[in-house]
Amino acid sequence: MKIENNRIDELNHLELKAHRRKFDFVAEDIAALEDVMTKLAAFNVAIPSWALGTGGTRFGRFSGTGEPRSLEEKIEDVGIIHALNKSSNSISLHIPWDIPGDAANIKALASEHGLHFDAVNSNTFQDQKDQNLSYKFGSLHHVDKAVRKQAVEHNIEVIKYGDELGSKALSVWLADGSNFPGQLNFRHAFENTLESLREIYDALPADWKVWVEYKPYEPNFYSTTIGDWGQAYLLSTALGPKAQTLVDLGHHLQGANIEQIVSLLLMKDNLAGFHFNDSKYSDDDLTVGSINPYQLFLIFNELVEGMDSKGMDHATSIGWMIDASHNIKDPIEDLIQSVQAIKIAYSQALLVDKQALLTAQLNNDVVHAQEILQHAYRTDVRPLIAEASFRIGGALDPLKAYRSLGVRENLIRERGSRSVARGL
Ligand code: AOS
Ligand code: ZN
Ligand code: ZN
Repeated sequence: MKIENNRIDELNHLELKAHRRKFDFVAEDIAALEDVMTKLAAFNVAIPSWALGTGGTRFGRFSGTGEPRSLEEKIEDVGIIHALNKSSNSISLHIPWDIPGDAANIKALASEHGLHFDAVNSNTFQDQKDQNLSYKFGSLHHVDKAVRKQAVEHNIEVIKYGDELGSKALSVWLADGSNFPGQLNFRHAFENTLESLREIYDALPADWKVWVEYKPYEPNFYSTTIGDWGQAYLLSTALGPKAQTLVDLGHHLQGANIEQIVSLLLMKDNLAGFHFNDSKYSDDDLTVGSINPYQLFLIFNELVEGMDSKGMDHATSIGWMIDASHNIKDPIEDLIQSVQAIKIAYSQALLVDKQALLTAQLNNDVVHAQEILQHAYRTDVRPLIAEASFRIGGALDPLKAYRSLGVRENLIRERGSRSVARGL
């Protein structure tokens, strides 16, 4: 299904009067209003193909209904999200879950929905049916050169798929690690990983990047070979300028100061981008902003300050992507909530009075510094987001519109109630 613009228009008109009142109220106090609106309109967050189906845990999976059965239907789902929020103009594929049959057709279908292809993701954390060697003891770090070679070749194949679709980055997340002390020689594992990544790096097209993602534990519970940002930073800087570190918000031990990590990676031109999600314990992959929206705001505050200091374009110089799992919610609703939460944190960060903050810092005025941040954080920016979306043809309230238009009911009618998405 495709959402027609006039349906969104109709719904917007029902909300317009109330929206105007709220917008005028908040807009009055924002000096750089048009700048904020332009930045919000340009801002997009990529949707991962694996988030469009219901996720599960090792204890079970409770299927949703009307899930996308094919890559084409996943593209259709992202098209729906983008039609509603005008902020999700790309999709991130996962190989082999989303092997495009005919790249030209897939590309054309995506552009019909106003979409392009974000980073492509390789998968050496599972064994596939037709695979010779197992990844049970790792892939790029494996003690056996033949396994490493197989994993390298898979990554190079993923680059080829991505290249045909117009992607510009390969995202590598490795499950490689160890479960017990003594299992692994850390130094050898690291050196093998670097050697394998070098071979992948050498196969990157000129205008491509490789994004190195870190994670402290799971599926391995004693060590992970790319376990934290230091390890990802060592690898990516050893590789060269086309390699950078990818920050998945759930991939930190509890209490980690993610905003500080982000600030320093950005300072070193090593921040590839994000996998946004939220968590209470670790890699919970919950809806962005559902547990700790203040942390998300603090991260965006560092991003805006750091990017402005380098004259970087907010919308395009970093990879913005969601990486979440939806066990009990309608995935499309969850993704709409996630994008809204990201835009809320981003706009609050845009409202921070940077000059005043700097002055407070230079004067060690701790109280005032906190007040400046919290003043921005406590501003209800939702009308700004609604207005930015409205101005470019999106819905004032994308989630409400999704429900009013009966999108899921339509998808169930088209796909059946028992359709199951591939992948996680
Ligand atoms: C795994 O924990 C990582 O977050 C990956 O980025 C991602 O979820 C995976 O590559 C999906 O296939
Ligand atoms: Zn991730
Ligand atoms: Zn993860």
